[in-house]
Amino acid sequence: MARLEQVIINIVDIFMEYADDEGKKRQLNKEELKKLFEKEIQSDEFKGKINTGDVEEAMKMLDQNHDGEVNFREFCRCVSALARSYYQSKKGGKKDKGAEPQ
Ligand SMILES: [Ca+2]
Ligand SMILES: [Ca+2]
Repeated sequence: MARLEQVIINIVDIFMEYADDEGKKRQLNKEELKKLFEKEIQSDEFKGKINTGDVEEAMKMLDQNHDGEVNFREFCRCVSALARSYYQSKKGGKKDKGAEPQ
């Protein structure tokens, strides 16, 4: 499969896997968000960007509609913010090897 297609499928699959609510609306609550961060974000670079160590803080930042959970739209915003920050660090000219994702 083409790389971009794989990325899109991964984003959707990851969200659905962690947000899973039987029958209810699919959203990430704090516990689910914490699990997702723990398993799917490994490098310190990305962890620092969205403060994965403090789920309360991360939730405040990601929960745009203030319903206490992260929906797919809010999750996409998080992924795109991470991508932008990685892009910035990459094009910034500083050869920072530590910025490489694991
Ligand atoms: Ca859920
Ligand atoms: Ca929300």
